[in-house]
Amino acid sequence: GLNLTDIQGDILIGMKKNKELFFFFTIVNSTLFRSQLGSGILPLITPTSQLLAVDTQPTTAVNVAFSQRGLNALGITDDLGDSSFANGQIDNVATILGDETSNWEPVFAGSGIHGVFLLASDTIDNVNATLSQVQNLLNGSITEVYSLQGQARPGDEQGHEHFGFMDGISNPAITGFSTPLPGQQVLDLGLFLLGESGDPVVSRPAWTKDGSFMAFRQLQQRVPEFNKFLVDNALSNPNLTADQNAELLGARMMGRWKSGAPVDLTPIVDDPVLAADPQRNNDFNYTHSGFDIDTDQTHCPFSAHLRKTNPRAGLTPEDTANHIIRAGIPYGPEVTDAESAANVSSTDPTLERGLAFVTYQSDIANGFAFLQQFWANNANFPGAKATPPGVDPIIGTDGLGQADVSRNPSGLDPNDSTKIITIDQDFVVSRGGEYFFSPSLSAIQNTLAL
Ligand code: N7H
Repeated sequence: GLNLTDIQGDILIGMKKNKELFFFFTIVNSTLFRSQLGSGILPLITPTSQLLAVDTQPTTAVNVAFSQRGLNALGITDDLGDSSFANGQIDNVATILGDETSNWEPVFAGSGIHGVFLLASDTIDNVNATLSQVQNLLNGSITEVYSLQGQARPGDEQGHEHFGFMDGISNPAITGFSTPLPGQQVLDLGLFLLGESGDPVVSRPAWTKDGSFMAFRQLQQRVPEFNKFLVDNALSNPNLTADQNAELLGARMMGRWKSGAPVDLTPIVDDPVLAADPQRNNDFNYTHSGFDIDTDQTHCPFSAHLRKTNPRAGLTPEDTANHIIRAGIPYGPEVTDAESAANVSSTDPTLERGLAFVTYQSDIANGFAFLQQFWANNANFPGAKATPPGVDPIIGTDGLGQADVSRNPSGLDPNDSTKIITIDQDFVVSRGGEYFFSPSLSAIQNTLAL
């Protein structure tokens, strides 16, 4: 069976804490780092098994992952079998991800990021205490290059990302690990863990087994602009108020209502009871009886973020190769009154907000990068439609790394699916990121540590 004591906890189930620090570091003394890694750091690393039950969860969960440059710094010369990882995220920047490099935090475009510690707890004080412990143990062998403090949103917004939508509902079920909820696709473990059944790469170094590639992205969200766009372009259902018509447009761009209820099941009005029911809130696949899935967008637009990034029965046969596990957390403060009054995001860097986006997969080009390039950024996906769907209205760009490309999704208006609503601005701005390898605990012990 699967050795859950050997797999870092964030990969299959996430850290399950409200504060999570991403601490990016450079290794300045490889020998010292490697000698401290096994004896000092390894006991702090939180495996999956510890996160499964509340009473075994540590006060602060710790995971660690390395970039290719980090492995190089440790003297590990093995080829992990993933060219996206080997070349780094900057190599994917324009043509594959459609980012504008000018929006990247310079640190992500540089060569200093060797690894990242993920430190998660209920309070920032706990996180900082564990960070000090890690730094003391590492005794000057690393230096900080960057950090991003993730935090769940306050009060009723907990679990919702900054646009207001409930997140973390649809993740895949995994053969040999999880029991599927209704509607949840069951996928091979090897799509997420190297060396397991279904890993598309057959020969990898043995020590990489049960590790996973992590794609990290700092995705800024322009919340006041998003809200203004919804109001300015509100739909015109005569049975709804102006606010509800604005809300409806947002739900159709997303594929879920803010509550989390899928628009495929409840297309015109929200249903918070459905949203909160795990037996039902993922139990849809865009088919309906007497309904032509290739032309009918009355339930869910082809371009909706949810449908773009997981077309479910919209592809025949259903896709089994291009899936990710999502484990991100919001970062940054709530929108201020001044920002909402002006309908503009502040340029004050301390007010930047967004998603510390984290995905796990065994093959980055089939996982995160595939979803972004071939689905989200592709105006003709899903194909063979009467009206081209347009790019993903939340995260799509034209794939050329150009500023403010206009995006022209059809299908957002349930009463006129040919109507195009032009989106002439980016609500999500990539501030960059990196690809990492999150090794098993035994790989840390036997291969990475000295
Ligand atoms: Fe997305 N959002 O709040 O708008 N995403 N996403 N995502 N996303 C999902 O069903 C969001 C991004 C996927 O299985 C939900 O759990 C935001 C990227 C996938 O049906 C919400 C950002 C990529 C799914 C958001 C962002 C993806 C998904 C619904 C950026 C990949 C599951 C909650 C700031 C390239 C699809 C849920 C399925 C769902 C949001 C980015 C992929 C609310 C704000 C870059 C695969």
